[in-house]
Amino acid sequence: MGYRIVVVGATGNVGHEMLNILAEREFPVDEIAALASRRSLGTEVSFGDRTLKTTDLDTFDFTGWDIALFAVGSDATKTYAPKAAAAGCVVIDNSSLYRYDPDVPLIVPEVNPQAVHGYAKKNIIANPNCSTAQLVVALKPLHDRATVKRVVVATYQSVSGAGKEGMDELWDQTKSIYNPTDSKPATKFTKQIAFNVIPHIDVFLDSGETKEEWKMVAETKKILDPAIKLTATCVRVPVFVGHSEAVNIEFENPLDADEARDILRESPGIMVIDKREDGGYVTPIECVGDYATFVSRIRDDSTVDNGISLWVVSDNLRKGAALNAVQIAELLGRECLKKG
Ligand code: 11C
Repeated sequence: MGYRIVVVGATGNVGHEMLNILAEREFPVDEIAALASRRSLGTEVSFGDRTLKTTDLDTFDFTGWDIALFAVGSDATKTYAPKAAAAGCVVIDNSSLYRYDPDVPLIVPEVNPQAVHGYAKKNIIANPNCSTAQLVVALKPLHDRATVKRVVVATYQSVSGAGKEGMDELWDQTKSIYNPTDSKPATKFTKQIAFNVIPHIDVFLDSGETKEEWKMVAETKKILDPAIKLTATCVRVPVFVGHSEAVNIEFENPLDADEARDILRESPGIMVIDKREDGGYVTPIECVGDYATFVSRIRDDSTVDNGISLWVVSDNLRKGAALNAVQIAELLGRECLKKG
């Protein structure tokens, strides 16, 4: 016996990957509904070798459905997630709406699976921001061994983090560099993204940080350890899929690069590629479609006691969003909503 699953936002980048990953991982699905806004109604989406017609989110009755994977923005989530939760369907939400709510667990299954038991307070579980998910997967085993004191991270985030429109804007601008008569006005990013980098993701806060940078701090504390100090600079780069992060970590206790590499090699969800030779590291293009968080360039930082630097790359639509959400659904099924 399997589950009745709903994917909300099935026509978007993340919703599409949720359907792919549910099928790839053979999630025990008895019935599946692909929901979309009225604007995308009738669009067909793939689920394994099946084709599903999208259903109207606005009129959908969540009663009798077990789990809803939400991949829509915070505004639509605010309207529909409480309806689903009140109908007894557990929401796994990819937006930022509930992430900082103390009554909603924020989960990366490799890091804090025990938090799943808190789902029943609101019938909602939050999925983290993509840049946080891959970071905490890499930090967790090192934190367990030597206690992370401070992290300095610079991100190199792909345009797919900004949705299909972000990908289209990079594509259109790149073409227009070669054919200026074909140029379209930029609507998604605040500066040219083709052949450029933009140190600005999400809105600015009074502190001077962007919301994306603030999210990395708040989410790492909630998922891993509130004592960790973290500062981030989040940068958009002209890459279609795959977020990269240059991470400097200072520990309470001694840990050198060789030991860190050995620990990471044995840790769940991580693939170490660290050959210290030309091409002996990973880049975003090689991570697309993969489940792992890849770690390369592991080296000692001799400017502090107990410091190392590393390079972390992952598919932001998968581990950073859809895969993590499906892993939460698997965890929820195993621990809390057993069937059969
Ligand atoms: C980006 N990380 O790359 C963002 C996308 O809070 O879920 C995901 C935003 C979020 O633009």
